[in-house]
Amino acid sequence: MRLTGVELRRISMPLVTPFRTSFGTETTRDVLLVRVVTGAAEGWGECVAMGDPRYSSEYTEAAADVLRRYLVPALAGTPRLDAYAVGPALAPFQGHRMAKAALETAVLDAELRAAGRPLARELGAVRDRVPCGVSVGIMGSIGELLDAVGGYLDAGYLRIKLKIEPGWDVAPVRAVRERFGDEVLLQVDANAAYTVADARHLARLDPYGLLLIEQPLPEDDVLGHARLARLITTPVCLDESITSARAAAAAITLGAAAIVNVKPGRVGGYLEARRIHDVCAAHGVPVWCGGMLETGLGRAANVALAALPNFTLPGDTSASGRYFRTDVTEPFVLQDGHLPVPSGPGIGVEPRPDVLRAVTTATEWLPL
Ligand code: NPG
Repeated sequence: MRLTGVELRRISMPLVTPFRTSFGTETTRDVLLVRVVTGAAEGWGECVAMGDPRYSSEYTEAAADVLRRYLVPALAGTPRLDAYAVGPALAPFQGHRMAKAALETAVLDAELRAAGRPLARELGAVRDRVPCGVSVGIMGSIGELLDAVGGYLDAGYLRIKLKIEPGWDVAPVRAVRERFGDEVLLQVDANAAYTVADARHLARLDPYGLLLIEQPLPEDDVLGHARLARLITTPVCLDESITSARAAAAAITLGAAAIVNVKPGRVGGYLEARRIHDVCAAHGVPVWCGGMLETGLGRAANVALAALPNFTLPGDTSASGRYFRTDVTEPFVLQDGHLPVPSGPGIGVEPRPDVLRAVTTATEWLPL
């Protein structure tokens, strides 16, 4: 495949409701889209970096900068470019996994579209629809939280994830259990807001039968997670700490991860995400697909990944309407708690030109 050039496109999408986590509040999703153009096809990749470096060290402006300055030019010198050649070509540059993932995904999409092959089949999907959960932000009051959770359960979501932080943990979990019962699949996500000294407090979540507690401790505290896992009965799931298949293998071996959240952006792309899936499967560790408030372009690829066999827990792959009034693609709509896996070539969806134009704030063409 020969690349003609790469477009960096910035779009701004207001969220239907503000989304509060332990590290901040998102009200608008300012997304960087990568479009690669080849002789045969175009391909899309969505960069999941947020506007500020709070979830991780990456942020949108830095992703655009590293793509423009280093990553896109590195592809110019790659003979016989395909998606598998992108990782090695970008390997000399440290970090910036979200930026790398967007570029690799765009190349993979173009390659698969040109060949008429769907991403799901390419990755090894075994399902044509995936069960969906929803991530519920930190709210101003328990009443507000119960209304939100009730609305999502009525909409058909099969699993609820509550964002927690010190001061908003046991009480919201207890309230949701009391109102909606023990059958609801329920889990919590701390985004690294605790330390291992909070183990006794976190053990107070044990009686509520949670599926998992996600990333309670800082990203680099893998040993702390292993220690915490011996002090609480809720299974520990890692998100931020899992940056590669190698990191996943180490965390599992140390006893720090009973379950793994797979986010392709966090780990450098869908090819590494599949390796993590495979490593976890080999260790008997279930995985699920995380979310980063993606538009339909990123969601399509996530849903394809979530159709692999070891994705045995519902993911943060919610319907378009949970995030945006108008999505850039045809909206993903929940059907019986599931989203359909796109079956068209590549990621299987297209941006709607009028919507894309309306939300675009800047474009930049990088010829190769
Ligand atoms: O449904 O896409 C979604 C959001 C899922 O909770 C979610 N994402 O830490 O996993 C996370 C969290 C997040 C949100 C991370 C915004 C970064 C920014």
